[in-house]
Amino acid sequence: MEQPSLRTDAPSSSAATDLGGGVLSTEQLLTMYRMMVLIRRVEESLLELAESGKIGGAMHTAIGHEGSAVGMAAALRPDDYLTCTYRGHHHSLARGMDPKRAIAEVLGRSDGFAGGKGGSMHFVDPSLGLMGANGIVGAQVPHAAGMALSSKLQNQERIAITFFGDGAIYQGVMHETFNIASKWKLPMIFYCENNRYSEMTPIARTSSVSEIYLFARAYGMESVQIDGNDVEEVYLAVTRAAERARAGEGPTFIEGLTYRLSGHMAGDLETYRTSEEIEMQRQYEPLVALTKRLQAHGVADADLEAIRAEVEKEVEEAVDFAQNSPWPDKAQAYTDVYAL
Ligand SMILES: Cc1ncc(C[n+]2csc(CCOP(=O)(O)OP(=O)(O)O)c2C)c(N)n1
Ligand SMILES: [Mg+2]
Repeated sequence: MEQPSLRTDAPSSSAATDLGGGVLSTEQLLTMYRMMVLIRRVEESLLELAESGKIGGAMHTAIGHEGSAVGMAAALRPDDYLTCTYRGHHHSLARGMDPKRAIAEVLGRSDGFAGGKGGSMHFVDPSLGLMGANGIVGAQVPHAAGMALSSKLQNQERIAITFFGDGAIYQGVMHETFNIASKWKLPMIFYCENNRYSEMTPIARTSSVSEIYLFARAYGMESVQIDGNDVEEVYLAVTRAAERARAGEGPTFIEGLTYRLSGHMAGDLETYRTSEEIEMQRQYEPLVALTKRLQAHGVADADLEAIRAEVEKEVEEAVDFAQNSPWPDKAQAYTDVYAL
């Protein structure tokens, strides 16, 4: 059997664009740190709940992807549109979703933001600009183009960002969307979270092109490859892409290199990669990278510890809230259901 030549290099490859950095204040970085720790603890708690059989259906966590979500949320306006994949807890929390209602939703409880009917794969909250996660690989991408088109036609300043994985890039609908978004100069951002795997398959086994940002260039689109584990670099890339979109200069494609430290989904047996590979990637993960930056800003470890303790308490309370939330009323089974 052909041996995949798996890329295990550091997140910043030789093609990565150096966007500078050092633009965010210590206070801004601390706010980002808090959010990244919150996302991490919510997802770790969800994995524990899944292990004890309390979560029905598939659940995909984004442990190791927090940099892209938090950098994006800091760079965009609260009413900008966002669509994402089934791996979307981190984007939703970063955009301000209440962790209590997020966990309740994953547990299928009535206090979930969708009354417990959407679950982990269908995070949505239009009041946060969060227009829907999607279980169909690539499907959320043309949706975001439609939102960007509506904004353009109504002369609004709202832009759309859509997140997808490296495995989605070969879907036909992606290329149709790249083409028309570029041609019509739609105010949108394509953000590829390249974690090097599509489910259990390494990228090197499915394509001879590993530099994903190059695909967008074929459609005449501005595109960059960045270290997606560096929250400040994500912030800068999304800020610049948003400025271009709002100025009528069209879409930008961002390939953020990252790594999924958790399994593809809860219960993943992880037979397709070694523990050495995962351990090696831990030194580049977003929280480690941001901790180093905060230390360089002179922040004491005790201050970071205090943030972690505060978040720990918040997440414990959120888990209790969710577990005590009532199950949905059976009589409401068909309410808000549009298709069966
Ligand atoms: C159209 C479609 N084909 C196949 C699947 C099964 N599937 C679910 S997740 C996934 C992998 C996608 O990988 P990637 O886009 O890299 O995202 P990641 O899971 O790594 O975040 C596949 C193939 C699906 N959900 N939809
Ligand atoms: Mg992937």
